[in-house]
Amino acid sequence: MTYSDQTTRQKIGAEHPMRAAREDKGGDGAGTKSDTGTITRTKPKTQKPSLYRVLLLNDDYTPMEFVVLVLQDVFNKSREDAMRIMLHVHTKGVGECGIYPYEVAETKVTRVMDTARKNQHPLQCVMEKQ
Ligand code: TYC
Repeated sequence: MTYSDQTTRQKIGAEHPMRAAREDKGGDGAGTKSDTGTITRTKPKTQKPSLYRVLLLNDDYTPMEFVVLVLQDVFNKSREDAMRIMLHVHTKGVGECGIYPYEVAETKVTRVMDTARKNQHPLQCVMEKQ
């Protein structure tokens, strides 16, 4: 079969199984340009990142004032909120410092662990997927 024998539908590729599958999808705001096969998005699609809770763990040795300073410095808490969170961790054993996208959470955990180690405190900070 020569190129000119092809039907218009075949030329635009409407019967190509992959293309048909793509065109059938729809519903997510994604559009198709059937002449080139290029898929263009018609509706802007913002994707929300997975969030992680950053938690402080209690221990018997880290000074309360050190924990309050860490909460103010690393988690941008007010003195009052930092005190409240520290006392929550002190009494309950664990407490939330904030909820962030993965890389932000990871950086905060690292900052807490680094500053605790430098100051020879056993303070532990972890993150968990929300
Ligand atoms: N329990 C510690 C003390 O009595 C204070 C403390 C609070 C330690 C919170 C860690 O994440 C922590 N000095």
